[in-house]
Amino acid sequence: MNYKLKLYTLIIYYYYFNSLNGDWGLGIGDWGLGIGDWAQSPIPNPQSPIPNPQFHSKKYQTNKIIKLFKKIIIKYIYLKMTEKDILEKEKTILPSDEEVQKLFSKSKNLAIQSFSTISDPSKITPLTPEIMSRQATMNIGTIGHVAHGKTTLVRAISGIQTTKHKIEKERNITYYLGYANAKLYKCPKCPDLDAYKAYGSGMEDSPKCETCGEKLELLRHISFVDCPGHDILMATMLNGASVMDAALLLIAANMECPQPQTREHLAAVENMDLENIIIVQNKIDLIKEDAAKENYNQIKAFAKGTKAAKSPIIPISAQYKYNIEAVIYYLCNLPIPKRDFVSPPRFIVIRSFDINKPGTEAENLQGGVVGGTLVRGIIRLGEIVEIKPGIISKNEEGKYIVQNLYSRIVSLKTETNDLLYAVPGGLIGVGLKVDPFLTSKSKLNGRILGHPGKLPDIYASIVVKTHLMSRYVGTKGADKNSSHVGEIKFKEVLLINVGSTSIASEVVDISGENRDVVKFRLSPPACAEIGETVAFSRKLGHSWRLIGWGKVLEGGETI
Ligand SMILES: Nc1nc2c(ncn2[C@@H]2O[C@H](COP(=O)(O)OP(=O)(O)OP(=O)(O)O)[C@@H](O)[C@H]2O)c(=O)[nH]1
Ligand SMILES: [Mg+2]
Ligand SMILES: [Zn+2]
Repeated sequence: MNYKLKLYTLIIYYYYFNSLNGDWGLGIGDWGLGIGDWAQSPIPNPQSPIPNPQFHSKKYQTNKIIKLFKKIIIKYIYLKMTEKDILEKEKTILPSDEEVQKLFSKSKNLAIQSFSTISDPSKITPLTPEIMSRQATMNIGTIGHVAHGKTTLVRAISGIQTTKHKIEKERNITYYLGYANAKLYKCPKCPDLDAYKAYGSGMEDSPKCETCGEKLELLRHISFVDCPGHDILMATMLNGASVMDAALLLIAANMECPQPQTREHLAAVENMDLENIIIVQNKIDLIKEDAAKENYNQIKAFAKGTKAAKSPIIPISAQYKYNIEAVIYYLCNLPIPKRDFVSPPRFIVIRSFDINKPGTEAENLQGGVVGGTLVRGIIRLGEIVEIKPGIISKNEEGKYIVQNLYSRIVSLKTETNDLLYAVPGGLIGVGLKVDPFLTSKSKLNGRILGHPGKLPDIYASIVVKTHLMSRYVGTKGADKNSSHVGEIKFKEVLLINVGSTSIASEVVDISGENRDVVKFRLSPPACAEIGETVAFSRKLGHSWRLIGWGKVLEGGETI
């Protein structure tokens, strides 16, 4: 860029990205979610039930023009800027003591966080009280066949209904990954399982026992990753599996075991090297004792030879909250995940949205928000972060080009709890000083966020050492010969789950002695780490079925 153009670009950039509370950012018309519930809510609802009252109004038309204008600015100015230009302007500014005090003044019953606690990251654990007071530090997946009671169990423990979309409510089916936090406590006085209690994420750390009045001890702060069980949503389940520390496998006692997604979900978490699986035999209110025993034997036979062979099998009724204390007990006794708090942070973006309600006045507008989870490291309020790959587009020759995004973290939240810093575990909402246009409508889903220059490369292709399952475990006829998976074929398109994103990928090369080293072209390109486990699925009819998994050996072309 020549000098004049560069100067001009910087001036426009300066006004554009400083205008979030000024005139430029006004009234972006996306149907974002209300502040307060954003961290818990699934991906923004494109079919919001709220009618758009301003559709024909002047303001709406103005917004449309502003949106177009922003697209032009992003395409012709932001995408042309270099990383150096942007980083010269953006600097990490950690909050002052006064700002920290103000941040925590709203939630006095929770621990006050301070940067000094994390100054030596090798000293912190998922049980550090100051951390566990505000954020979940373990992710528990709920997996299993459709309608076996995953969402009902999450609600029974956390009090949160994870299905929030209109389509989910209408059809009584989970479509999107749902998140809900729960604090798990033990009463020192109440006997046996009665001692185990669960409350929401905002509950104080030592509440009084409702039964005996004794002070409860906070044992764990967990986040449920509530997966869909429907067979067409397997890719979504796999995205959730990549962040689980342990899983609850729900099996409905009133049905023969195993059902197709009971098998497929268990295979998926086994492939992701998940060791801790708790089996929950649900809906026991619907059957007699003999039938429950017979079902128990079926579960035992099914679990034999899998990583769940030694798992406890807990009979419950999620609907009637029967024996939920036993589930809490087992959750409290899971091993503490080994975390890497020291390495540079790696945050997987699962959702991205505009939290401003339509028609928000200009002075009240907030920047963009991404929701996701940290797989390692720590992010701090006020820090500059990079999002990679940021904006993906194609050039005139049809080749992918990428402009990574850089921004300052202006807020950190999980459910309703404010945070000064975030560590691995739970769904974290990161408020950024970027225009909400950039984060609206899930635009950044599947991206990685971390410190500038410290994130993995973006690859247009990856080479994977593959392991195929012999059969399709997720279909009804899985016992028949016709359900053999067979080989991966040259030029076939498989769905690869890398981190929390699913990418339809063409097989462009097959090599290796056992023809198990496969090169996939990723479209669009994505960040991948060498050694990372990926799962892949093949399309059968209208849906993707899990066929195997593998480790990334090397990246192909970088972008
Ligand atoms: N009788 C009885 N019904 C239950 C129980 N648990 C769940 N249900 C019912 O089973 C249906 C499915 O429950 P969900 O919790 O939505 O099942 P799910 O596994 O989350 O379903 P997907 O996420 O769509 O796979 C609902 O109508 C629940 O009310 C239970 O313990 N007893
Ligand atoms: Mg559900
Ligand atoms: Zn008690």
